[in-house]
Amino acid sequence: MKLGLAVSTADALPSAFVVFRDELGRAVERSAALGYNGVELALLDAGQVDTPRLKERLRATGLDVPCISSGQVFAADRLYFTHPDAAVRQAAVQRIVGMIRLAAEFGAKVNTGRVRGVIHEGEAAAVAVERCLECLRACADVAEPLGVELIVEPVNRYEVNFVNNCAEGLELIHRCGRKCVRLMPDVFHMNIEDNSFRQSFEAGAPYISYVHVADSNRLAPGWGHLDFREIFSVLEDIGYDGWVTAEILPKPDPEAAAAQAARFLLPLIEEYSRRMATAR
Ligand code: LER
Ligand code: MN
Repeated sequence: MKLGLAVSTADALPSAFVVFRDELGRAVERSAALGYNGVELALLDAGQVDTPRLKERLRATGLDVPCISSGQVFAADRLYFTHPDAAVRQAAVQRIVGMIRLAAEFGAKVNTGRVRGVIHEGEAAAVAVERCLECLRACADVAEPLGVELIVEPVNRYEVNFVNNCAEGLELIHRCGRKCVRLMPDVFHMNIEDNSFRQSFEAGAPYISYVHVADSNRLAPGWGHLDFREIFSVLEDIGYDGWVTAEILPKPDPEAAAAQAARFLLPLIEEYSRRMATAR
C-alpha cells in the first residue's frame, strides 16, 4: 500500500480539494519531505503540466504520480458527460482524453468524479446514464490501448445528483462493460452515502483500483470522527494493496493538514504492510 497526496497548480480554484496549490515540482518536493510516496494531480487541463520538468522532480525525489483527477473540469469550466449539449460533452471528453495521454506518461490512472455531471431537471436519470456511458466509452477507447485505467468515483449528493454511492458506481461500471473502467471509493463520500464501509468495499473489491481518504469533515484523517482502523482492517480483509491518497482541505493551513495526514496514515500503512507480508 502506498500513500498519495492530492495537489494542484498554484492557480487552482477553491473547488479543487487539495492541500498544496503550488508549482507542481515544488508540490512534489513538499510532499516528499513529509513522507508521501506520490502526488495525485488535480488538473483543469493536461496542458498545465510541464512533463519533462515534473518527471525530473519525480526522479529526484523517488515519488510517483498515481492518478490525475478531473473534478475542476466540471467545477471550474462546467464541462461534463451528462450535459444536454453534445458539443459540451465532446469538449469534456477531449479534456479527459488529454489527461489520459498525460497519465500514460506517468503510469497514472484518470479519475472521473464530478466530470460525470448531473441529472438535469426535467430529464430522466436514464438520459444522463446513456450520455455518460457514451462519453466513458469514448474515453475508454483511448485509455485501454495506452494501459490507463479510468476510475469512477462516486461523489456525495451535495456536489452532484448522479452516482453518489459505490453500488451506483459499480452499476455504471458494469453497464459500461470496459475492462479499463474501474471503481474509486472515497471514504469522505462513502461516509455520507454508503450504508456500510465493509459492505461497499467487499462488494466492490474486484473493481477497486484506487482509494481517496479524508476524515468525516474532509480535514486530515484523525481530525474528524471516521474510524480509520476499521477502514484499514476492511481494506486488509479484501486484500487491497494499492494507493490510498489523502484528498483533504488545506485547513488550518496546507502544511499542517498535509503533515497530519502523513503522521496519521503512515503508521497505519506500515502496520498494514507488515501484516500483509506475514500473511503471505
Ligand atoms: C469531489 O468531492 C471528489 O472527491 C473528487 O475526488 C472528484 O471530483
Ligand atoms: Mn475524492
